[in-house]
Amino acid sequence: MSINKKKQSNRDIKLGLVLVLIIIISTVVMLQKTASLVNERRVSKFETIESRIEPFGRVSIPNEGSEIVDSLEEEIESAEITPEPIILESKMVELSTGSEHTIKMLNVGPEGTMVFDPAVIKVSVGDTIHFKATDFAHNSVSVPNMIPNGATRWTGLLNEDISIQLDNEGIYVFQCDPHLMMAMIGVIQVGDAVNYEEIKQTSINFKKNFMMNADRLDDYLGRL
Ligand SMILES: [Cu+2]
Repeated sequence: MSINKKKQSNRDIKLGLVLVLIIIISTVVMLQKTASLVNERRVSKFETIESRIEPFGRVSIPNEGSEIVDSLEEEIESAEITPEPIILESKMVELSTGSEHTIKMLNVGPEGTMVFDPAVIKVSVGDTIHFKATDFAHNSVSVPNMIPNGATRWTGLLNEDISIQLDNEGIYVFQCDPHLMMAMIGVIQVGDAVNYEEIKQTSINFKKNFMMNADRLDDYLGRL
């Protein structure tokens, strides 16, 4: 081995040692840093939990939190226990104000498909109802034998807006011809429901026309 080569290998060994030293130092530094990060996190984690549970955590310490417990108990005792009133959604229909009212013919309304909207209305004697053919392929026709005695029948054409004046007191039931099977019907009460029993009686047979929504008429009459 020449002198030059020996020097070269000595330099290599030194270089290697330096590299190993650098690796060891950086590893130690990294480990320390990680440890301190973990520590910091732990501390902050504990702090957060502690602050979150403080009101309860303090109560659970014997003797120390008794004041808080007492005040809490007093608060609970003094709180008036008033039960929430149960509000049943009433579908009973109120008298509509004004002398003109609009009933829309709809494919889809608030109460289902193929409906008059409103389906049930209470008005005063002499008021006018405007049937609006809002959606396509509907009409308004009074149901035979389901209007007050002496009242004028009406027959709207398909897609026809029709206005009728109601001069006779009592209940009027009307239908949409194409959708009678789906119980597309409506109820108007003018003044008092003087013919309620007759309507109820007639409805037994009339309901046989419904293939869907069979309970609609009873539902509607129940809101008067
Ligand atoms: Cu219809």
